[in-house]
Amino acid sequence: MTVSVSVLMGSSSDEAVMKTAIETMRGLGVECEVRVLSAHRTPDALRDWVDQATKRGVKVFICGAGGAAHLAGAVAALTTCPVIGVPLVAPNAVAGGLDALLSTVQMPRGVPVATVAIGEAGAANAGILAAEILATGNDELTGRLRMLREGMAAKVLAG
Ligand code: RP5
Repeated sequence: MTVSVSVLMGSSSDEAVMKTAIETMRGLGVECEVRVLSAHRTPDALRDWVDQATKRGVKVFICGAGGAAHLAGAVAALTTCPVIGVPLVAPNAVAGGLDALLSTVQMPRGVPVATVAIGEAGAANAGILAAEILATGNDELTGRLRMLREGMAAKVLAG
């Protein structure tokens, strides 16, 4: 199966939360690749990765980072593929991750990052959003997404 989503995170310390995005996509049958790369610590390797990933056929990037969370923005600057940003709570986080949220969401006009909620719920939603982007014109994936929604509704209604 072709890998359609590249999941990037700024540090291996982000893995525990970002694995939720990966597991969510696996549950929906969406193949992804995972890599630790930092906008600040490994800028050249990040540029190479984005160039190569696009050539391999990756369609969506998910980027998780905490603190001065510039990873998603840096990736968005390098590609016209959709970029989903997951703000994370770094060990030295300000206001429970508000630092990462603002660093990720406040992109300049013309270079968007689709920013989800802080932390694990955001990581799960990033996986779902990536699947929704890929489901455009893919009835099978759309069906799996519908089933996910129906499962959630059934849980709520079962009390
Ligand atoms: C960010 O700084 C990373 O995304 C991580 O959330 C945070 C802390 O990274 P480490 O110092 O643990 O590598 O760039």
